[in-house]
Amino acid sequence: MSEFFPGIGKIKYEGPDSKNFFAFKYYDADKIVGGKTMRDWLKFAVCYWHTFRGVGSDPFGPGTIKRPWEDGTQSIDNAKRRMDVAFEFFQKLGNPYWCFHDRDIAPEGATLAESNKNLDAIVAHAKQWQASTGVKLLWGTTNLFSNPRFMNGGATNPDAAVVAYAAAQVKKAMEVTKELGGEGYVFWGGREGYMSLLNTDMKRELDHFGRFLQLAVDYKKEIGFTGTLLIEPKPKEPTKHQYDFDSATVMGFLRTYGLEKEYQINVEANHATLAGHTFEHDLEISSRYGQLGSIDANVGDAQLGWDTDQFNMDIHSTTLAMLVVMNQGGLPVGINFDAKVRRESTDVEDMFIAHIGGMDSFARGLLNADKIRQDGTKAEWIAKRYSSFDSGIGADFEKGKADFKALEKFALESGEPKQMSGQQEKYEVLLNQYI
Ligand code: XLS
Ligand code: CA
Ligand code: CA
Repeated sequence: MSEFFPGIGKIKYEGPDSKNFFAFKYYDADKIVGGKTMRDWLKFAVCYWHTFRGVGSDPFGPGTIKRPWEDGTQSIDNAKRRMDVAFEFFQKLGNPYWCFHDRDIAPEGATLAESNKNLDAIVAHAKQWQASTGVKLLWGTTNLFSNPRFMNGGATNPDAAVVAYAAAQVKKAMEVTKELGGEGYVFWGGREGYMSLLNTDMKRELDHFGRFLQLAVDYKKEIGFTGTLLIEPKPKEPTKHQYDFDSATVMGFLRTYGLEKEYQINVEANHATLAGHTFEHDLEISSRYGQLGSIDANVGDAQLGWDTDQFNMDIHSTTLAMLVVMNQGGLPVGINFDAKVRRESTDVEDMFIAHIGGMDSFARGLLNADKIRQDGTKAEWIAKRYSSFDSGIGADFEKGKADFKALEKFALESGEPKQMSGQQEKYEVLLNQYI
């Protein structure tokens, strides 16, 4: 069998002093950190869509990236060869997982039946590769946004025929995700939203979305798929307003439709920032409500302001992210590199360097988060900041034992509260000590 990345061997851990771009400086898969291996804390996945289907096109120009293994056809042979390339890449990089959309891995046919047949052929091929390499599927998902039929949405489309088509596609993608042993199944609703309220019956669309997600729960149970169902929030792009705006919105939506026990959140860093939050904000809020299931690891660009899906090389950001993950004891699903090399990064070597850098960046974040937790100063300071709720009127308030009259009595008797500094700069200096 031919080798697609000759000259690049298995990527090894060489430690922080190494200058080798084809080695890990921090990601040491078997190293124990906070009671678990790095492999288990991080559960890294490579995404198929960017890394093996991305060509570097943007709204101003076509693809710049030409991979030597592509023959330019939509054939099953080309799709299989691409899958061979992917598994060589996974084995060399050492990521334990991968992720895909139904339409990334197999060509769409002229009919739904033909598309399903194409998908089956490629899934059988992937299954063989998974068995021979031990690389596992983190999650599968459905592309309900590229084909023109979904221009007005999938589950929230105003045309019932399109909703039925979307359901058929999700049904099949759930079946193949189960077939490949996926640990999760993600719903990202890029066109589940609207471009103009003038032509939109918002309540009807939201009710349809709730119904559709309930049908996915029912089908999951029917086929015995034991993976986690996830929703990936994003505020906009491609539609002007997307219903899964951010983690808080999604959690409110899930509660409205009685689905909060069935779905977890897949937080993507760049989507959180597009919603006007930080990455760690969306992680923290979903984690504190017990719904942080998985992460799409990437970063946007503050100056560009659109979904640039870059590899996250910012250690501050990965430290704060991994602190949330460690505080909740790990991720039920994992960390998927939903990131792409730049349009100008056209060498195959860039694919490796980008992922090695991203993995090291999160590994370093993990090590820093562990230091923060071991040291305990941050947690101590926060506990002290809220300590007035540990006893007296604060504890009565928390336990529901103090009503407005009791709180008023306390305020009248105690007078003006003493000023308490937020000490933000002190916390920022403390954080820098671990990074
Ligand atoms: C697009 C999303 C998408 C999902 C999977 O912005 O990130 O790639 O992760 O459909
Ligand atoms: Ca994503
Ligand atoms: Ca994205």
